[in-house]
Amino acid sequence: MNTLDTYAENTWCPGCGNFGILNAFKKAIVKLEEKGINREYIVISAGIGCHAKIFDYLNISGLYSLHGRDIATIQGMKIANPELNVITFSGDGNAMGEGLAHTIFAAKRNFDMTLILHNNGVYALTTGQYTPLSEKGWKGPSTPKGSVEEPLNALAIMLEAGATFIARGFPGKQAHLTDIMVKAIEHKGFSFIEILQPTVAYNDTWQFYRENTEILEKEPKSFDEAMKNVKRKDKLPIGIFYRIKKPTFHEELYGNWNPVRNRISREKRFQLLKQYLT
Ligand SMILES: Cc1ncc(C[n+]2csc(CCOP(=O)(O)OP(=O)(O)O)c2C)c(N)n1
Ligand code: SF4
Ligand SMILES: [Mg+2]
Repeated sequence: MNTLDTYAENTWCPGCGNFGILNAFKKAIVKLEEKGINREYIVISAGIGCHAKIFDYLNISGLYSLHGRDIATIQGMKIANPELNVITFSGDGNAMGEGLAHTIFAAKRNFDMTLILHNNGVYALTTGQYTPLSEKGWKGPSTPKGSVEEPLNALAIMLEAGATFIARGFPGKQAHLTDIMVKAIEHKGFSFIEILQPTVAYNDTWQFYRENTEILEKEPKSFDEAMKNVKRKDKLPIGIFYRIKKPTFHEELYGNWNPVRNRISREKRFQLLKQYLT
């Protein structure tokens, strides 16, 4: 048994795109370990939804959070121990609906974390309501005549908000997705991967994505070029759209301060507090 596996029974529908995300992520962890990143320093979180079950299927430390609150939870973990590589798995409802403010602010402050967005265009676990990313006209149990709203473009929002690494992947292209995950996790700053995730139960997009995705030939060189590419509709480009170096929230606020290594004793804390109390 691969030590990344757990005892949990997998309850995803056969054919779900989440399997491909899980497999690519396991391969990415192995590659990161080969590059010297210790698994004990990789920590994960997840929201609530079908996507979040990935937490149960990975033998990696972390905290299974609330719907939309995984993005805040994972930041708390990194603030407590800046040496961790923190990653969260979010659904499209999770990160672009309930948790949208957390997602925008994590990008804005260039928090050193990775957000993996399982974009299946639906609230899947709660049986098929439309999300902020559902296509206009998409029919589901809560929108039997089709959604009347235009979808948000997650990557365009993240670019505008200040994310310093933006990518899109597809579970049908495993090696490509694994490579993106490795690079996103290695990136210092806020990295965001939108994964085009077919859900066979509500939005079976396997065929559509196989026919309409196209690996980016070259990484765009500017913000404007990246924006143009993430908005493309003729083909859906996959790959890394944007990658820049910028100080992270942690560096700006705490410098080299590390609460784990620079821990002060209880007595010392009391002494310091006394100064202010007397
Ligand atoms: C604050 C809050 N609102 C709503 C719910 C109910 N809820 C649980 S899972 C879910 C749908 C999840 O959709 P998404 O985030 O897209 O994940 P998916 O199931 O599609 O992977 C909802 C609405 C909740 N648990 N908490
Ligand atoms: S409902 Fe959709 S997202 Fe959930 S496990 Fe089934 S196929 Fe996957
Ligand atoms: Mg969803």
